[in-house]
Amino acid sequence: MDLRQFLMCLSLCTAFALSKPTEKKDRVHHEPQLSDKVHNDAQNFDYDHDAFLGAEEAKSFDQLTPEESKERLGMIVDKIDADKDGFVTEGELKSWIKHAQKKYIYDNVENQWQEFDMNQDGLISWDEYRNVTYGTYLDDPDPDDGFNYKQMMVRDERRFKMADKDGDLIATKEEFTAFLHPEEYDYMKDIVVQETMEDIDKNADGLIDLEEYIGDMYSHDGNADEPEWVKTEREQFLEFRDKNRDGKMDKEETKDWILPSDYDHAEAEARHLVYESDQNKDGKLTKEEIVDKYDLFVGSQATDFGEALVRHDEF
Ligand SMILES: *[C@@H]1O[C@H](CO)[C@@H](O)[C@H](O)[C@H]1NC(C)=O
Ligand SMILES: [Ca+2]
Ligand SMILES: [Ca+2]
Repeated sequence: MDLRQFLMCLSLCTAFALSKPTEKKDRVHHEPQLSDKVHNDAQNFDYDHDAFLGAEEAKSFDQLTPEESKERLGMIVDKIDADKDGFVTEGELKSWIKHAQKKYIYDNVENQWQEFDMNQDGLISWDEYRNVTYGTYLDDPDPDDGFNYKQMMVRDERRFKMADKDGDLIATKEEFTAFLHPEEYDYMKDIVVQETMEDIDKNADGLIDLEEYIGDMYSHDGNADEPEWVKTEREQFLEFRDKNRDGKMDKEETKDWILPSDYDHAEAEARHLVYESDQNKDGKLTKEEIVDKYDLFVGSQATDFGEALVRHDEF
């Protein structure tokens, strides 16, 4: 076997391993972490930079001189101060952090936008979305590839209507983002729960029983013994998921399972940033207070000088 064959086998074997029936399917949506760096301000502010700017944007600051960093930070402060009263509150900071963390979602919507906005009016109507996504099906409503397009389209339309807050069947960018990434929006949580329940609820009685719950994450392969994690999941269902112990998960119980109310990292970080930079201790930040502590909020060549030296040594 030469190297190329070996690598091909390796990737095929990996793909096979990933799709083996004992692999657990995860339905739970957790809030992602603000940064993959360690939060230790005694060493550096890398975590804070990632939290405040998003990891991608944080990197771009590391190339700037301290003066350039401060200037860009000043412009950002104007954006964070949503009510334009000259002060940045903990709440405004928290909203900003949440927004910065979702940049990858906005990028993803941006990348798909042109494809659906046929008439290029900056809005995407349900007709546009349906024509682009289901055009081939609508032309030939009886394709033989075994896919239930009708069902998918009905489901998409229901979700589109839910995302479309003002009910004109035309999505703004924000509404279209909620359509594509419903788990990020509070007002879309019910439809996320509903869609998930429909997927799992095989006997369509509107509830998830133990076998449906297990069946969604594990398919029996012949007469093999159930893996240990499946037994654990059965216990989880009986002890924690089915809170009222009627043997089934209803809407509320399913919501608690797939959309747990996580610890709010953005709120904790906002509180931390205010605490560390609020010089006169009035509970809110002026632009001066923020720019004075610029190295806490954003990087620059100066703050990364030590790291740059280390990196240099490696090459
Ligand atoms: C969608 O397709 C139908 C049928 O081809 C057409 O009549 C309609 O104008 C299209 N709508 C949009 C918004 O492109
Ligand atoms: Ca609309
Ligand atoms: Ca059921």
